Amino acid sequence: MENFPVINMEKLNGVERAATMEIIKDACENWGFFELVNHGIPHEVMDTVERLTKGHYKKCMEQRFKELMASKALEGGIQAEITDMDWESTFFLRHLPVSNISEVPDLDDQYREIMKNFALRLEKLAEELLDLLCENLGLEKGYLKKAFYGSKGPNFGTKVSNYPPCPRPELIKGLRAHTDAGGIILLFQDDKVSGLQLLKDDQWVDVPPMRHSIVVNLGDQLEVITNGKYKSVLHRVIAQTDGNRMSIASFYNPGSDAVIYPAPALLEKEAEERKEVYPKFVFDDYMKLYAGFKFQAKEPRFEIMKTMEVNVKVGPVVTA
Ligand SMILES: O=C(O)CCC(=O)C(=O)O
Ligand SMILES: [Fe+2]
Repeated sequence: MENFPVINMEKLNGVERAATMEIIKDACENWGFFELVNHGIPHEVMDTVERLTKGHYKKCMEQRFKELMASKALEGGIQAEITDMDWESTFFLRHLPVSNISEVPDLDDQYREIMKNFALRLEKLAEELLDLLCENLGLEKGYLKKAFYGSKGPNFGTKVSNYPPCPRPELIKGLRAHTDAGGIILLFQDDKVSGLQLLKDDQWVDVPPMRHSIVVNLGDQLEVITNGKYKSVLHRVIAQTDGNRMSIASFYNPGSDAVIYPAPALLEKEAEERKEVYPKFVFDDYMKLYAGFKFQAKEPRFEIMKTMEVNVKVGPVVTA
């Protein structure tokens, strides 16, 4: 098995730019995942985010999680695998189109401020990455950002998770296998406790923890826009018997009313002739479907969107 792709973003500014773009291209085509180092987000910001997230978990979430799991999951010494829940403790922050950080309960001011700061940096990084993808795909700069824009700009939010130590990891997943519905996902994961795996060539591969790195993966919408040149990849989190794993996943997704469809420049004639064309739909309609089918295969989701396609009548994305 080849090594997990790691991109040193500093190399995009020097003589190794072409080789680095090539690693990104290969990662997008063959992994659906890659890991960024030297991405420009200050390590001190990441350290503060980590410290406050872990403190917040201890103070506000841990007891709740223990009570919930004691009552639900493992009471009475469960023997069979649990397939309808995950061994994770989470909360969500929305940044765009409108932030809800000031309304989320139990966060102190310093935590709110650093999460706002971190999100702003991640938003810029996501947009930078989308342009790198455009370059590799031969799409004009800004194409993907515009494709995601809709009428109010992208949806951008953060899922803050902790995966506490689990006494029976063989019976319950930290998070069951799924592909992400949206656009591009930026993950700040614990550098000590592992657990995230992706499916590659029918084998589960660990996403290696690496201090101060950002893990990137591609969601279903990029698979649609690239007409399958890039694919969203199944991933899951394995619960661990020791250690608490922190993960902060930020989802840069299309706006709710953005119309998503394969970029005309990427539609190969042969694929069109064989009718191997991904559907066109309003992103929010996809999300409604995903809500009920997150842990099932994505292909039926695309098929259902095709049957709804007749109702979508919109012109091409203008990128001038
Ligand atoms: O916690 C992780 O490492 C992954 C989370 C994830 O895949 C998700 O929330 O969609
Ligand atoms: Fe995911």
